[in-house]
Amino acid sequence: MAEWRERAAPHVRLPGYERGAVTPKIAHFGVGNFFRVHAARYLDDCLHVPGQTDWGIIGIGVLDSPQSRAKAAAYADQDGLYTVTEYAPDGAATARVIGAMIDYLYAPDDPAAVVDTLAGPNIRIVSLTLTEGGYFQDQTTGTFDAAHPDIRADVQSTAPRTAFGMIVAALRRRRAGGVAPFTVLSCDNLRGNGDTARQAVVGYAAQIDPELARWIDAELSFPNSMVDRIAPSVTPAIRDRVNAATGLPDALPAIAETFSQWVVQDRFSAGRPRLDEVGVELRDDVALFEAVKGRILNASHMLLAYPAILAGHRLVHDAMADPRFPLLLRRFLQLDVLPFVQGPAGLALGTYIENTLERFGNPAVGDQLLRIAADGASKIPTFHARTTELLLHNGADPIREAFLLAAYRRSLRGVDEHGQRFDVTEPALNAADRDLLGGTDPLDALKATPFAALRLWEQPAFIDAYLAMVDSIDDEGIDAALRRT
Ligand code: CS2
Repeated sequence: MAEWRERAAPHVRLPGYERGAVTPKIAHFGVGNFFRVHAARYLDDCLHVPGQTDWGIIGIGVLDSPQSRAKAAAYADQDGLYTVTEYAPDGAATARVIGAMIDYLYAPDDPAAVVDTLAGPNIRIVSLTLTEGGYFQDQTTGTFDAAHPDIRADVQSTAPRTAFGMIVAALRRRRAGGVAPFTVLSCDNLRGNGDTARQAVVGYAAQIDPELARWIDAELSFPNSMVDRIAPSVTPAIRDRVNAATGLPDALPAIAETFSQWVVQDRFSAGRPRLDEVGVELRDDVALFEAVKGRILNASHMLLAYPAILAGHRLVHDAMADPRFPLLLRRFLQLDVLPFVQGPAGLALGTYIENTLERFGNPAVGDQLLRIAADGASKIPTFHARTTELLLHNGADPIREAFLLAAYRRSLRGVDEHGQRFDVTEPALNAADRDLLGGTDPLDALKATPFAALRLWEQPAFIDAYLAMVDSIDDEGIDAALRRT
């Protein structure tokens, strides 16, 4: 810290609390960019509130990959510190150093140390950002997928490697030792993220000890939450630019828009920091916020990303400066979402939509379409299934949802309309799904696991629209297809 204090440019805000006096009552799985600019930033704000020094964070990495290992080494090197630079729509940037993460454990090197930590009475909250696909949810039934190879391996092992395996091992020890359980707080973009986390933790525990599973279900709280802040990927060029401005040698700087929102149910069985004093909204009607955010913001991101990439764009704000795309999103939001979504009392959805589109257009944020396109197999159903269902149920035109699936399928070839290649990142697709999505019969794609639960092959209105869109994209190109939406 002393070195960073000396080197930081004068405009960089440094932690205004004594890091040495902070104790960690929070353990967090999945220290990615989003967590670092969102929950960790709120918690850093909390540490500035007098009397809140207990709520530091122990970060936990679970992915066994060279990149994750390098991240762990970087956090060790820089004592868990990192910078966050925030960009306002007018381009103004503010930078600060986040000091809330006071330790970082890399599970692949020492899973037992993680379980020991989680089993200790100090830990009161275990928070999660595991991504939409990280909860072992069976995409067809929506239930916990106990047959997943990672879960099967964990259940049989004495040193579990998944977040759920480690959490349950720790809870078992806490229960045996008479230590009260912690709260599990999901910070992922999921419908009912707390309920989904409960399903995964209880579902995992049921595999090893049904009595423990019942205890967890009865004793633990799993608040639902709605999380929102755009956090682009940090390329080496962004890292160098940010570090040149801050003066700091940060191997892992993070960037974000200025907008930030966190709505959480106030159900913390083992205490919580004073989140309400730092802008977090503690309310019970989280599901309404989450429906609005997922079906407006994240769904628009998905609908934008695939056709915009195929048309040659790579950055979100460039696509938003191309009038075809804001037009597509406005039509989708007005015709397909607004008539069928209920927001929380007092939230003007028209204003919410305009703010969202304005956020997408922020050139200073420079968000990447390929970041958004990644893991469509998990994210498209998460953010579009409900809208598609409601359109079909109400006999409304599913053309834009059909266009999304046709564009997604076409994007899996990894080459845009100009012949430029791009990376396709689809960790959730298995070989059979890849065959269905990449085969010659476009209808096969509807049977791939991510979309199967919708049974779209039984919906003539959807099939007609979808086949028309597949042909239009292939024969006439994205521009003509967009005009049909
Ligand atoms: C994005 C989200 O990953 C995605 O597809 O839609 O990361 C989005 O930027 C955040 O949810 C904004 O809160």
